[in-house]
Amino acid sequence: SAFFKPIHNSDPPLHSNRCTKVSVVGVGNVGMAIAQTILTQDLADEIALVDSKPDKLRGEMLDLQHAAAFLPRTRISASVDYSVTAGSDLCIVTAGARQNPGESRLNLLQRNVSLFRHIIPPLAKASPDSILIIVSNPVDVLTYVAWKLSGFPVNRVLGSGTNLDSSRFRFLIADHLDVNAQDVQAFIVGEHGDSSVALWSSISVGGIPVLSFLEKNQIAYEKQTLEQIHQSVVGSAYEVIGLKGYTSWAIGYSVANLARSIIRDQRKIHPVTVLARGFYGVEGGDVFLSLPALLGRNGVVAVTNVHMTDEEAEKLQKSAKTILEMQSQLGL
Ligand code: 6V0
Repeated sequence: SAFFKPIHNSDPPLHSNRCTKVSVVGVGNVGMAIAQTILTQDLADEIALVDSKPDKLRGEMLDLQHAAAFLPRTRISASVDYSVTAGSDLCIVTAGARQNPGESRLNLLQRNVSLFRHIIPPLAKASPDSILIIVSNPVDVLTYVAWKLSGFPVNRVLGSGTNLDSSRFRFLIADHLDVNAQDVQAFIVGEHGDSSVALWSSISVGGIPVLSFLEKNQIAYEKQTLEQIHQSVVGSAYEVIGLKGYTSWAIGYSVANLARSIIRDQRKIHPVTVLARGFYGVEGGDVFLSLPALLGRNGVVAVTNVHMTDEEAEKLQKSAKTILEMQSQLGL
């Protein structure tokens, strides 16, 4: 432009076309919390937004663009057409129908599967090399649905799963012990929500395994207290939804954290929804649920061999059975 004059004998301007692009489908509370966290954490050069409501979509895009003076330079685009997502490195799906009063979970699931039939194929076509993160609920079954509909290899389809439950768990343990939640290692695995499994034996704080420390030092602890902490985790989504109508900030940070591990090849371990067949005695079909997984530029690099008691593995197998039953009714 006439605004700038090149310095003498300079090379022609470099236009690097290698940028990191992230697409978010569904600009509701959850999609926007994820988009804005990714934006403020400078994880992408381009963010593309898709929704079926054009006015809401344009409003959200403009509102984010108007913050440009305070943010890292990021191109923000939006359209109801999936061509806007072309060439994404990472696609995050948060679109979903909400449960109607009195509606069964299976019915809600069937409605969301119909939505996914309109979302996943064009998304996968526009970005055939991307990694998909599914957030919409029920996240475990919908991750399976997205895997089927995308035709992607299994390492490139994951669900946000119990990453959020685990972060709630770490917060509650940290709060209980009055330490920093980042120093608490603790995993919740299995189905996201009601039947999730807390792995007590693997909890450590600052490298100290908590349960064996308590046992060795003959410090009495109440199994009940531990169970209560897990129950608060299970209840926390209901509690937040009951109070403010939806959840957004924690899921926003939790998914941005997954995005960072993938985009920046951090090879960090996160409990996320992956194909669980063959792990910890989960058999019977292609079932997706959360296990501690190593995430990198390729998506799911591996599943970690965390210690599980027989009781914990049994709970996991039970959730797998329930999820498989739901899947079998989908006709996919
Ligand atoms: P919301 O605020 O109703 O947003 C949903 C958005 O999806 C709306 O903007 C819709 O217009 C849009 N949408 C609907 N159909 C389509 C379509 N066919 N194509 C494109 N966009 C469409 O819901 P909210 O943002 O609160 O929640 C979104 C989903 O995330 C729900 O399924 C939640 O249950 C789920 N969550 C999952 C969590 C997890 O840990 N996995 C956590 C929180 C919420």
